[in-house]
Amino acid sequence: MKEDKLNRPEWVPEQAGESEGFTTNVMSGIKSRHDGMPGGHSATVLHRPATRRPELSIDEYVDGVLSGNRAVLARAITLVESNADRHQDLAQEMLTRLLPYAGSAIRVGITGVPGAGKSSIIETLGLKLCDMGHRLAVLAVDPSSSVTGGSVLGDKTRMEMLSRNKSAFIRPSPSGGVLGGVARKSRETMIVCEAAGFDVIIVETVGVGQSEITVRSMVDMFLLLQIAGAGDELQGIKKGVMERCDLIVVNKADGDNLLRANAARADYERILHYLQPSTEGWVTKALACSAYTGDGIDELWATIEDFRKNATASGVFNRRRQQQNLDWVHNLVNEYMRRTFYSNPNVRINLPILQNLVTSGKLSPTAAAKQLFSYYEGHAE
Ligand SMILES: Nc1nc2c(ncn2[C@@H]2O[C@H](COP(=O)(O)OP(=O)(O)OP(=O)(O)O)[C@@H](O)[C@H]2O)c(=O)[nH]1
Ligand SMILES: [Mg+2]
Repeated sequence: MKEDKLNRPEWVPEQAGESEGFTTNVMSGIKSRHDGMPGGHSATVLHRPATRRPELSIDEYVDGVLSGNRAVLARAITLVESNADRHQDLAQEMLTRLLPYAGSAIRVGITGVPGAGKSSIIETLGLKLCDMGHRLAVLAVDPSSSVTGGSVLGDKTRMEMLSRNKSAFIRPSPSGGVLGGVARKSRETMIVCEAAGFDVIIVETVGVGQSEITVRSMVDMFLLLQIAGAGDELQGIKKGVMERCDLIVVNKADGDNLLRANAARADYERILHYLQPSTEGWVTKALACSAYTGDGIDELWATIEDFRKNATASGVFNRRRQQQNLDWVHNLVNEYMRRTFYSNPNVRINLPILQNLVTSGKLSPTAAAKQLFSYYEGHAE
């Protein structure tokens, strides 16, 4: 095809000559960018892969976090969340150096069915705390993101007003991996945030399966957020969850819902009398509040402070943290052992064969497990 044909638009003025008078007939050698400025071609300017930021040194990470530099803090957390071996080594080195500066925050977990108002409560309470001079970090542990790749907490973790506040730092759930992996990252993120000077850490999680137990194992105080009127089954009012929390908060105690919320609060208070408290020496109670009106939020914070004072005085606070750290070690060992076991080539080859023998009834599960271990240890046929 001739060049001027290429440059000719579909519609042309009738009196137009073959190739004159068209802006489309551009001198060769001049290219434009998408914004009309002469210069590099858009294909080379816009689609070039982003240049990598230079990696920070361990000193830069540590100094940046300790001086409260938010950009470095965010990068330090990204480092902690990375699954790359190289990053994990660097992250562990950083954490070891940050650890002496962490640990002085109060760590609060909050659970409840989707839509109970966890994020709204965190925002209302959080804004109050910022006004009082506290610095608050909010983390999310969302097991759904590891199961489905999606997120239950999703966009709703936004907390828009709070996220604009300089004294607050909000970090959504790390994506990918199993709940154990998500939890490990959240624990380590917590340490980084504390070293950066955040004195209140709130971990939001949905009341789904194992996530409550996981979050309980990483916080000092655990809140269960409820709403009046939702079926008990829906809200997971199982003895287990109630015995795991230190405070029940009935949210949405406002407008038409006020009376029902107060009645629900009284019901919970009654039930709690019959249950084992989660923290030795602390009587679990129920409060009503509203993230909308702010009613009951002062009382909520006063109760959290009260809990800390009590548990610290009785020694329960430190004992729990020590135990949590030990449990964490054992969890990591278990996780490591499992991975090592199943990635062993002998195990990988023989596992499907043994599985077949078990499902066809030719081998007992116990014998199969024993045999797998022999393969792992390398002394079976
Ligand atoms: N009336 C009333 N509505 C509220 C209150 N708090 C939250 N809501 C509403 O309840 C809905 C859910 O609130 P969220 O804060 O997103 O609830 P959540 O528990 O964080 O939800 P997930 O993150 O999805 O688990 C939103 O539409 C809120 O506007 C409250 O105190 N009163
Ligand atoms: Mg939420």
